Amino acid sequence: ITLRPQGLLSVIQKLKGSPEQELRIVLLGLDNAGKTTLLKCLASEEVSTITPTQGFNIKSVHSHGLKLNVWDIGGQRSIRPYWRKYLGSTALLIYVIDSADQKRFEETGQELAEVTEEEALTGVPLLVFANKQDLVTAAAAAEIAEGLSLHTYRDREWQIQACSALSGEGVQTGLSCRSLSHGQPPSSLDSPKGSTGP
Ligand SMILES: Nc1nc2c(ncn2[C@@H]2O[C@H](COP(=O)(O)OP(=O)(O)OP(=O)(O)O)[C@@H](O)[C@H]2O)c(=O)[nH]1
Ligand SMILES: [Mg+2]
Repeated sequence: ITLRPQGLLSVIQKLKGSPEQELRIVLLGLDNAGKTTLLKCLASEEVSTITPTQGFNIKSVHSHGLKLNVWDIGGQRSIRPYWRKYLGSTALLIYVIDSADQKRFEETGQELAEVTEEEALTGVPLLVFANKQDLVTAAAAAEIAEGLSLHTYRDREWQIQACSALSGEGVQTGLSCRSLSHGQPPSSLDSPKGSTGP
């Protein structure tokens, strides 16, 4: 009988009586992308009165039998240099994009490319939320994936999900997929705008 590492881990955890596994998730993205709105949406909180984040917010969300400690870091240009201080022990990187902010697609792509180069994020799965799909000017997730050259991210699992943090549509779908499971191969892009967005 061969025991797979995951099986072994779960046995050890049961022996320790550990009730719930904790995972650290970091939310990054440009200012105004919708990170704090997404955080509040995940915590089932009111999303109507949100102001730009000067530092960071943390919330613990219970989901899929896991305790998710979600860190939402401010995305204003002056704060971005501090992103790297928050990357340790990250189980999942969620990168949020304002799908209607076409003018800044290049900028957000550069920031993503830069931060994923950080050693602390080596091999950490990436979930990109193509947010604000409720806006008529929103670009499709497939278009954004192409703009970000996500297909060149080969050293980690990644996934893009169309969503609206405002309405909540697509948010749970994004979290329930591969991003929270372990050991599955990345799949090709299969969620163009409309199939999972509003
Ligand atoms: N239409 C629409 N607006 C959204 C959505 N998500 C967020 N917004 C709005 O976008 C604005 C910025 O949202 P925030 O959640 O503050 O953005 P952020 O990424 O946390 O910004 P920083 O804290 O500056 O980094 C707010 O006015 C939100 O109401 C969405 O899905 N659809
Ligand atoms: Mg914020």
